[in-house]
Amino acid sequence: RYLRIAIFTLCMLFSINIFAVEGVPALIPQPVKFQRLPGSFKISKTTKLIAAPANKEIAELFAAMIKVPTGFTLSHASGGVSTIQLAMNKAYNKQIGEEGYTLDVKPAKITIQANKPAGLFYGMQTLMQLLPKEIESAEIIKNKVWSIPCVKITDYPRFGWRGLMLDVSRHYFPKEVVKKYINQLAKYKMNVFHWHLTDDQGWRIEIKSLPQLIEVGAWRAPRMGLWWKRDPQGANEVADYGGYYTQEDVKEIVKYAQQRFVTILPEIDVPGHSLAALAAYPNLSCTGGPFKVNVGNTFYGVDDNALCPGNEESFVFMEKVLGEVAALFPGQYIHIGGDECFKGFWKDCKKCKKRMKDENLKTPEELQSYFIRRMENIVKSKGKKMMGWDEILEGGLAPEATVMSWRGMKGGIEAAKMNHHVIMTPADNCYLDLYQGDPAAEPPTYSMLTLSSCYNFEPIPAEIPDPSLILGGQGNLWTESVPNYRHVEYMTWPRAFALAEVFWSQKENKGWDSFISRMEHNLERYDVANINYARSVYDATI
Ligand code: TNX
Repeated sequence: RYLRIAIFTLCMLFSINIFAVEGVPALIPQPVKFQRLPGSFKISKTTKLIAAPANKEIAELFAAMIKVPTGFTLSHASGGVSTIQLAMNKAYNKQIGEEGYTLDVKPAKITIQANKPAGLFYGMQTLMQLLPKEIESAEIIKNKVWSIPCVKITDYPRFGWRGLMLDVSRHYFPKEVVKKYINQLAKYKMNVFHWHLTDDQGWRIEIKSLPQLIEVGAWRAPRMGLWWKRDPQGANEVADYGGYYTQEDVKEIVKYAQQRFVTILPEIDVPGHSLAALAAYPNLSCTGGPFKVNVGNTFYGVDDNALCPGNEESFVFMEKVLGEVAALFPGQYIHIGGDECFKGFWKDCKKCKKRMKDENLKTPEELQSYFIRRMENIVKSKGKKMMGWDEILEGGLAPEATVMSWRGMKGGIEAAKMNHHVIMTPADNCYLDLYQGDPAAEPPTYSMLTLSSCYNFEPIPAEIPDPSLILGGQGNLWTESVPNYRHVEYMTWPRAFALAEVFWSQKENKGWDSFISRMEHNLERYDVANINYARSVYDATI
């Protein structure tokens, strides 16, 4: 009996030793298959990093991240006692597909293998998360043992579209922080950055053939503090507010995103949400203007003026805009908005009436549908596919449109039933601009999106005949009430951790308690990295 007790105690000590010393890795998103093995790998200044020339960029990204806090310059020479190797599979491994990877951490050797470079990149991100949190430090940390627990991981995503949207119109965020945002979403294996570039409150992308768009459309008059007055940065402004991205900036950001396997989805929001464009080119409206870029003194909503679908010049304008946008962004899709368009002016507009008669259109919705179909033709002529918010279903869906379903899932379901591709981003699960904690204590916004509503999001509704039509999902950060980048981070994290796991992890591998504990570890990493986040998610009813 004593022997049994002694063996039991030894076993306990041994297991405590394995798990307590190095901790159970807190990966987000949860990988498909994960096995913890005894022992650990230690990164030191003699560790070698080996990658084929084709994967040099990924290796360099890893080496650069490691170098900051460790001070180590990993050498590329082969041999040595501790090696990290990035290797492409010789034969295609069907199980892990285009973005999956296997990661083997043994005491003297780490191997990441994948079919495609994207998989190596995600394996590398997992490896980063296995390192101690101090790896996120922007300063050198001396005398730290940089150990990685031995593991065997097989991992691949559930969805191919794992998006995060940032609205840079309501508030403008400089190029450097846009990059920071992209870097951060890629760390959690998201692969689409939806860039909401235009709205009533500002046009943010340079279009060379239409110079007024940034000269006029990117700037608005000072705002007098109203609903955001609890925010010290939201006090009365003293100067015009605005900003834009030059085409050189855009190219730089696109390249930065590509290096992180992130595709950028540019959005040009028409025919509604286009007051900034109309301030620059008032002839494109039904009423003629003049207009001023919306100052945003009211909380949210859409301006009543929209691009005139009766006016042929609106299409000439969009041909120019979409032509330049298509040339700048390598992704397959362009998002043309289509949401919340007020159609009241269309009823009395002579050109609109003529258009309706000529095209035999019965309702304003059909007129909008006519407009969107012409957008699709332009987008296609530039070699791209068109995406739009679910309002593009009204009056008849353009033949090949992909629908982004935001007013719940029903638009997405309807589109999928018509055999169209869908991105699910219902406000009730994915709108990061909403309250996440006790509204009385939070910076002002409206409505509520708890962490658990993000985590419990299921992008594939039961009634969809072909689930493969649901490409994936997306979190959206609208910024009417988000005046600076610290606040962007606050609204995004930790809720985007939950969404990242919804989009990447297998349904059966999800678990709320496990997620919360892994989230806590990742928030500690954010403390080290000086990235802002909301602890107030715990104050909400979850
Ligand atoms: C609706 S979602 C909008 C945005 C607002 C958002 C606020 C969508 C396509 N349109 O213009 O910013 O609500 O939550």
